[in-house]
Amino acid sequence: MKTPIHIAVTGAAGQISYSLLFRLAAGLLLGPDQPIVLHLLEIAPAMPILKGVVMELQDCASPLLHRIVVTDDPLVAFKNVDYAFLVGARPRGPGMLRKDLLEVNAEIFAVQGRALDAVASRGVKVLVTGNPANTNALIAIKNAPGLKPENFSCMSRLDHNRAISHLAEKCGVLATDIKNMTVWGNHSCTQYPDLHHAKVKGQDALSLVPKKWFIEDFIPTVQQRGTEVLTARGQSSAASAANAAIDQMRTWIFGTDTSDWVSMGILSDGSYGIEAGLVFSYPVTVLNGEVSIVKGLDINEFSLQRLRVSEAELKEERDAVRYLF
Ligand code: NAX
Repeated sequence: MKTPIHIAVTGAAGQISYSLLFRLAAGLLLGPDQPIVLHLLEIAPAMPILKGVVMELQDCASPLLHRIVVTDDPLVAFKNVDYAFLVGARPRGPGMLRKDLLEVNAEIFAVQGRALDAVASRGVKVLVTGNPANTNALIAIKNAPGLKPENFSCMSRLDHNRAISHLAEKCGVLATDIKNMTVWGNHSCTQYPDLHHAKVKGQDALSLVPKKWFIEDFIPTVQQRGTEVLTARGQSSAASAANAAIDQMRTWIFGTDTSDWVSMGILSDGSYGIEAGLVFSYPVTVLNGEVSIVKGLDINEFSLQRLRVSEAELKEERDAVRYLF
C-alpha cells in the first residue's frame, strides 16, 4: 500500500470545505489508490461544527482516509503537509470596511505563512482560496522565506471555469471544446476574462461571438458570477469553489494538456508589464509541478487597459498590508 499523503485544509468547518473534504476523501485529488491524512484547521469557536463534519467524514468509511487531525494550531495543521488548501478566512462583518477586512485576513495569512515556513514539507503546494485571495497569498509568501514563492498560488480556477462554461454555452459546445481561456488579474470584479486567445473547437473564439457580446455580456457575467450565485442561493459559491480548488491543485500536480493552458494566480515576474511581486492571475502551463507563465501573447490596447485596472487594485491591496512584510 502507498504511504499516506498529508493534506491540510483550513476553514474546515466552513461552506467550501463541506464540499472539498468529501471530494478529497473520495480520492478526487490524488486518485483512488492514494491514501491520505487530512489535517483540519479551524478557530476554537468553530470546533463544535467541525466535530460534526468529522463525524460525517468518518461515516463515509472511505478506504482512502487513513486519519484525521483536528486542531486550532497552524503548527499542528501544517506539520509535514504536502498540500495545503487555505480556505479559511474572516468574512466581512456588519460595518466592516474593505480595509478592515484586508487587515484582519492579512494577519491570518501572516500567521499561516510563518507556520507553513516552520513545519510544512519543503515541496508543499499551498493554494490560497480565502479572500482577498491574491493578497492573502502574497502575505503568506512574504512570511515564509524558507519556502519558495513557487510553493504558493491563489485560486483563479473558479473564474476560469466560469469563463469556459459561459463561452461553451454561447457557442453550443462542451466545456472540453474550449481551450486557452485566460482570466487575468485579481480574484475580484476587476478580473479580466479574456477571449482574445481562446479557441472553440480550434477556431478563434472572437471569430465566433460578436464583439459586443464579449464586452457587454461575457466580461461582466464572469466578473459578477459570484454575486449572482450569492443572490440566488443566499450563500456564496461553495461546491463550485471546492471543485475549482481540486481542479487547480490537480493541474498543479499533474500538469496541463500540451494543447492547453489554465489561469492561476502566481507571483508576477513582471510579465506583460505587471509589477513584479504582485500575485496576479496569468495564463500558465504546468509541467512536472512547475508553473510557467505563457509568454509572447499579443495584448491589444483594450486588454492592456483592463490588466492595468486589476494591477492598480492589487497594488492598493498590497500597500494596505505592507506593514506585514
Ligand atoms: P465560510 O465562512 O463558510 O467558512 C470559513 C471558515 O473559515 C469558517 O468556518 C471560519 O471559522 C474559518 N476560519 C476563520 N478564520 C480562520 C483561521 N484563522 N484559521 C482557520 N480557519 C478560520 O466561508 P466559505 O464560503 O467556506 O469561503 C471561504 C473563503 O473562500 C472566503 O474568504 C470566500 O470569500 C472565499 N472564496 C474564494 C473564491 C475564489 O475563487 N478564490 C470563491 C469562493 C469563495 O467566495
